[in-house]
Amino acid sequence: MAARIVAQAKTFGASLAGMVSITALERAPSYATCGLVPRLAGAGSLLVLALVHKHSQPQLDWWDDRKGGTPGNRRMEETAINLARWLGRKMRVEAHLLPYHMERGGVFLKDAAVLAGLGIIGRNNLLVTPDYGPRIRLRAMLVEVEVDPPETPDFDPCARCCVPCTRACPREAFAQASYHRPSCAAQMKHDEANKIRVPGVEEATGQLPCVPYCRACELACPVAR
Ligand code: B12
Repeated sequence: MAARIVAQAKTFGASLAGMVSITALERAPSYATCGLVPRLAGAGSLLVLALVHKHSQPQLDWWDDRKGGTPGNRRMEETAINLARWLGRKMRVEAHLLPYHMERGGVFLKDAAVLAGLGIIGRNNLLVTPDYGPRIRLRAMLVEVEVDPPETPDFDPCARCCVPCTRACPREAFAQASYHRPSCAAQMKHDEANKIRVPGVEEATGQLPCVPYCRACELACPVAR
């Protein structure tokens, strides 16, 4: 069942997809770090959707004031809507898209993606996948089916890498052993104060002021580049 759902997600536009049970998600490190539990009581699984955001298509990741935030995120929402319809019609399975933000009922997407077998957490603190490196964005759907744990990928790209990602940060957020969130957040604030207007992949996005957030630690990663 999981393999069929994952294959269908790809036909609806996902670059990668994977599934993980809610029970497994409860043990994810970010919940422990933040002292939270997933607000997803009961049975079922998460379907994690990933969309590649190539270096050559920066507009996919530009935040505007329209619903959905970015063109890339809107594409993933469309994939999720099509998939939920297909699951209901063909498989008689209930599914719905979860919110992006944690405070609105979302999940820690990187943790979910690792547990769904899509990749590992790299030295840049991002999900790094064998096919696209960290250059992907994520969303998750709640799907009313039970799944087995995925196979753990034999993938450890940072082990023998000179980690240019850690030196690329304009705020030196990786100067210490681990990622320093306040430094990164300061860069995001700077980006928000420097909106741009450029013709984009979507006509409406091109007309709106957009925030191109820093992606230095992401774009410096050599995996699958
Ligand atoms: C809040 C947030 C931010 C905040 C804070 C980030 C932070 N890491 O604390 C700010 C605004 C600073 C930010 C910055 C960025 N973000 Co952000 N952010 C989020 C958001 C909404 C929640 C993340 C969060 O709070 N995590 C909790 C903190 C405590 O955890 P953490 O620092 O991520 O570290 C945890 C993991 O590494 C995990 N972990 C470590 N090892 C292992 C091993 C295993 C087996 C597992 C399961 C987990 C695991 O445990 C750690 C905690 O203990 C998510 C979307 C979502 N709903 O998940 C996007 C998200 C994580 N961000 C994303 C991106 C792309 C970015 C930026 C590149 C900016 C941009 N252009 O969008 C930078 C990169 C920062 C970085 N290198 O980490 C992507 C990541 C995609 C990817 N390939 O990983 C996400 C998933 C959103 C998306 N659109 O897909 N972000």
